Amino acid sequence: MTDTIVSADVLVTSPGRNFVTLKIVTASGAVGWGDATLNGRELAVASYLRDHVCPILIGRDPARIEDTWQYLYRGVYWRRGPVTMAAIGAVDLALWDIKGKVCGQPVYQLLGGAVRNRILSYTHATGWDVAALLDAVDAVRDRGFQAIRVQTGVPGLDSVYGVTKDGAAYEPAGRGAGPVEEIWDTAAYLRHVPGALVQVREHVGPNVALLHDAHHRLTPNEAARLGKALEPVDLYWLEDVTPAENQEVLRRVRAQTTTPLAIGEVFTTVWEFQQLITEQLIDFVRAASSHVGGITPLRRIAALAEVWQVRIAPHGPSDVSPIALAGATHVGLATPNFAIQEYMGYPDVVHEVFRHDWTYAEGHLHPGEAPGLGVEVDEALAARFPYERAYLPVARRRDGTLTDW
Ligand code: CS2
Ligand code: MG
Repeated sequence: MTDTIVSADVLVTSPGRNFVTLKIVTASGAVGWGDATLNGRELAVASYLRDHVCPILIGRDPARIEDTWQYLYRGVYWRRGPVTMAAIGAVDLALWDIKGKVCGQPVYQLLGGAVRNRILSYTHATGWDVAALLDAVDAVRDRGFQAIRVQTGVPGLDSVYGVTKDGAAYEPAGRGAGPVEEIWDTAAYLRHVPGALVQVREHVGPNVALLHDAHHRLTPNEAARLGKALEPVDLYWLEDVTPAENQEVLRRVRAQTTTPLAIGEVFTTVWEFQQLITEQLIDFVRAASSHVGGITPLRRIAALAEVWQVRIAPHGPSDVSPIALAGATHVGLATPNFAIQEYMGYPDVVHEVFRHDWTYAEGHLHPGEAPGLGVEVDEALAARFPYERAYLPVARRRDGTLTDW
């Protein structure tokens, strides 16, 4: 008998940071959870879902995941964009969750079953100076990580996005009335980072995978210079070297350096990856299972990437909720050209609000064997943490000009 969706509700909770979660319930009593969090623009997605998507989900067959994806993507005149795609992603994740629960299978089984035993994961180490960074690297190695994203402060700057001064875990979005403004100096960054990362490589030896994120801040020439300068570090990848809009510029970067490139945490459709993949301008696709519109399109991107020997490595910072992280780990376990999963980690309270079956051990993640995605939301606990306005910082050059992320 065909099941139907009887309710679709949005829950916004802020256990340390904001998360937007979609709850879909079917007539047979199945409950599916989806992540709709868009860091710094959370309520836009909540409204998109509540005001425009939830009403038209009622009465639909939850088993028709692909058709619902097409309905919400192709069926809408104003398509694409991060708000739309995060909303579609939440629906898609929730429907895969329901399908798994109805079939009594973890989602990775529905995707073809495991192709690996566990998923290599990396986390972040940050230190304002090299000594602090090496301490942070040692601390995450003690937690079992064999792959580490390393970010450092830059002499002459007061702050650098993603780097803490006090050794505490950093939070990508700050709460408050508006974005914090930081001063950015590319020349100072380029002078400092290669030397700092060489010291990290010397400290950890050859067997630890090191990654670095440039956060879209460089020109093509600067990116090529950085990639070349980092070749002795033998990076696993250099991430987001140039602003995301103009992908042709990567041809120049690619021609100049063999440092592997990872791009795409802010991309939201397969079409944004098309040129990057088919021209082999990147090595790793960073699409998140939520922001790219769900597991359905992430699998499609992975299939395209596989043809061109490009691998996928979904975004997994603390602003991607444990639900979307679960989605990534199910895809990761079942997808041959999956490379590595970012696992920034969450404060304890987030693990309590989002009770998850996925586990971390010895540098690896596993989605677990619970039917569906394996995440259940404690709604009573979530309700104790109301939304708090938060923004990512903005960056200006020394002369005051706003600069790229
Ligand atoms: C970063 C993120 O994880 C990453 O690679 O780029 O910290 C990113 O800055 C945040 O997710 C922004 O929301
Ligand atoms: Mg990144």
